Amino acid sequence: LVASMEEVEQTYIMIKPDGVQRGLVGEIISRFERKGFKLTGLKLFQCPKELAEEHYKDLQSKTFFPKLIDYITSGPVVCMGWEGVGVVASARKLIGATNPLNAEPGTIRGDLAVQTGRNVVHGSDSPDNGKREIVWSSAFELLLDMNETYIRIF
Ligand code: RTP
Repeated sequence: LVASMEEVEQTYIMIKPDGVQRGLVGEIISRFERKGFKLTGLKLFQCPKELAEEHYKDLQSKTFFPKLIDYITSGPVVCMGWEGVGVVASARKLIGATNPLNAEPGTIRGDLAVQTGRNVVHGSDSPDNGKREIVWSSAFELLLDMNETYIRIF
């Protein structure tokens, strides 16, 4: 028995602004549902600049960082929690390589995207980051409810 292989994990999946603007929300959710994972949370959300900078803080030193922040804040994103055995690595496989031109056909990016800077979806890269990103996104929602500085999309 390999118990650790069967641990239920949580991951954070975010449909980026291009995915929402292109009408791909249903298509993307459907791929995770058909695979057999469980949707545990979902919201449409206009990401404020400071939150985008926090989410991508590991990439702060990259030359594309300002462009990435502009992109992620350019329209609403769909934030989701997904649960299941092995969901973190499996979701990354379903999403495909960061550069959509290198992503295998059959993956979300391989089928639906062309540019790295418009790669339609994000998925946590580890179980720890999955938990952290879900907690962080729901904590921010509570903060939003208390602070009307930010406009909710729904
Ligand atoms: P993600 O975090 O969105 O799931 O993407 P990832 O792990 O596949 O890729 P990562 O290296 O963490 O990069 C995060 C996002 O930054 C944008 N990016 N642009 N050279 C570029 O212009 C460039 N490189 C990365 C992409 O939107 C990427 O998903």
